[in-house]
Amino acid sequence: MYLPEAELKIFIPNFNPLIFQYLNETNYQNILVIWFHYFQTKKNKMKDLRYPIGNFELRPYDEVTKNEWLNDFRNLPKDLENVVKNLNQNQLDTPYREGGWTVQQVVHHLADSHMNCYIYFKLTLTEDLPIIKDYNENDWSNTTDVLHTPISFSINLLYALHQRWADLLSSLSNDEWQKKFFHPTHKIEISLWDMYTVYVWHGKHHIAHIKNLIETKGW
Ligand code: NI
Repeated sequence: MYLPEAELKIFIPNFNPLIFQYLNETNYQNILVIWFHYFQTKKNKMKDLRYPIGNFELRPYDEVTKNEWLNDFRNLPKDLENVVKNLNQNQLDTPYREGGWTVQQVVHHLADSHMNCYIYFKLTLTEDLPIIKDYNENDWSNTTDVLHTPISFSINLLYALHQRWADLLSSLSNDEWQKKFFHPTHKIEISLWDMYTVYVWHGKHHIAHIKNLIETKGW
């Protein structure tokens, strides 16, 4: 049976192994289209250095995940320190990908970004649906402190921040996890649980940038 073009378009943008159930029903040309797309998608994903661990995925609240992530959250500063500890200043000034931030900028960005997010958590816990303040992360990543202050200061800052943040998170009740703030740029309400999901991912995401660079350069 010929698979209509409209139907092909629906499942081609997100390749799914379930596609195999269609293979017997479709003609040879469609099989070629599907395989070509599958390998292109795979190749593009491998090449997308901006998202080495993929994008974050929201998931419903559950205790086991929460505790597992709390462990990751507490370990983020140590993991970051370990990955950069043998890099010299020349290496720290190397972009993690062409046109991307340098390792130095990535490290300071983690401190900038996580400080802001910690404030979002505190506001949300102490106010009713606060409107948070967004900021331009690219501009923040080009100020003097980011370009010239040694990264050890941001790593130390992250040690202190994540200790307080993880202590705070481990004390939250189920209701508190569902408290929300309003994001003025995206114009949506975001729960603390969803923001936590994003930030657990965010730390690992940037550490993976640095790991990739070290691997690619053979440092
Ligand atoms: Ni980031």
